Amino acid sequence: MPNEKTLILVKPDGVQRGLIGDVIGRLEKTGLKIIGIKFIQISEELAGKHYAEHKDKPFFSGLVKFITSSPVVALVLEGNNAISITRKTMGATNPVDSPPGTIRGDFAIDLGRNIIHGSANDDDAKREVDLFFDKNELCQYSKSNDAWVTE
Ligand code: D4T
Repeated sequence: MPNEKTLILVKPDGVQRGLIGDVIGRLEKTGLKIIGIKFIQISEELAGKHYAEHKDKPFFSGLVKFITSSPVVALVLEGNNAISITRKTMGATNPVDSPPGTIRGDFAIDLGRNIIHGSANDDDAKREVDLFFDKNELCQYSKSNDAWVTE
């Protein structure tokens, strides 16, 4: 879809392991544009809303404990097909299934410590961007290389 937005989190393990720069660098190099970024401590309430679809799963409480265990970096990326481009760059949810060259394939070995979150589809992206960012925290701007990234 043209000019999509997606919500990315560098999760607590990515922050603690000093991978913020590597993760954001890889996403930035795709050509997608960062239009929002912040370093935050996720509350239990926000974690519950973000992972609402998993609330009946056996791993839910561990997931909330993990995502609230340390600050995260939240980003909004924008560009054509931003959701599928970032999901491809991230690799599969389980690092075991993520090929080398992907973020999870290169930096992770465990499903419960998989470094990064990225919105899964357009509905999730809209909900998650609204959950983590106020409208006035997102910047619409041009970059001098826009025409070299998108035809
Ligand atoms: P996130 O949301 O972290 O980007 O992951 P995905 O979108 O790729 O995958 P998901 O929603 O299915 O899972 C959310 C989160 O839960 C962890 N998890 C998942 C877990 O600890 N045990 C499990 O069995 C599953 C399926 C990993 C990612």
